[in-house]
Amino acid sequence: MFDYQEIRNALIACNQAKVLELVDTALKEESSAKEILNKGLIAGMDAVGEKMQTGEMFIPEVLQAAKAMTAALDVLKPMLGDEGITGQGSVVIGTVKGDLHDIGKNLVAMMFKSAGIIVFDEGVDVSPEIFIEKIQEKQPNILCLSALLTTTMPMLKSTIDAVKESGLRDNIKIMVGGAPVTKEFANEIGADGYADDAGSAVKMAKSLIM
Ligand code: B1M
Repeated sequence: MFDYQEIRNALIACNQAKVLELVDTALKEESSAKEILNKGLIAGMDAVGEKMQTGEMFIPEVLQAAKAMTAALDVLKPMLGDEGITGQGSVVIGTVKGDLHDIGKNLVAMMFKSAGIIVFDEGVDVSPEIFIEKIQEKQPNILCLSALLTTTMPMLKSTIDAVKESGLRDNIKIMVGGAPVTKEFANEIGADGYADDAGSAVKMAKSLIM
């Protein structure tokens, strides 16, 4: 039987060529795409997330691992059908109005995709009105809001308040993050979840989707 641990380890080592070689070998040995995804790739990215939280891996490595995961997903996608990568829920994500920082938000989005979550990324400087439009259009499980400036933190609250006023709040979870944001602030403004890095963001999103 194929040893999925090898794929997991190659992802942790950020070795894209090795990940792709192992995925190819696993397919030749008649592993299913879903098993490769769940036992190899998602298990590997879970470990990368944990290592990011404990400071054993840093942002450039996490980005490389996420790229390797994306390349492997491209190989598996035609074989997965809808079931394999749509079973984990979906999010609308964006950086709030007035804020142009997107490196952290992109990293969070990449980790979500690596975890099999469907991501609708609305970019930066996103107004509450646009977020509401996207919630109506995409009907995601979670609205994910990022803010990097102390001056745009109040926009997290304004966006949550606007979602409440639109009548959509009961149908969606809201998660917030970004360097100046704290768990206390997230609670204060009525968010359902907060994470301080991309690894914990995946865990939080999964727990909110369940
Ligand atoms: Co700006 N900037 N910046 N900047 N910038 C900061 C944030 C700042 C701390 C620098 C400083 O002064 N030391 C400061 C904010 C100070 C404050 O508010 N207290 C600052 C400032 C002041 C500004 C301008 C106002 C500067 C000016 O023009 N005078 C201006 C504002 C523009 C605007 O947004 N309207 C500005 C502009 C810029 C650039 C455009 C030049 C560039 C952004 C490029 C881009 O993003 N495409 C930039 C950058 C790069 C930074 C720093 C250097 C790096 C930010 C970053 O990407 N970090 C930053 C200083 C610093 O942090 N050292 C700074 C890496 C990234 C991976 O981390 O984004 O924290 P982070 O994301 C993490 C977590 O926070 C979390 O997970 C991510 C991964 O682990 N996370 C989430 C993020 N979103 C999440 C969402 C979640 C969950 C977790 O759930 C939904």
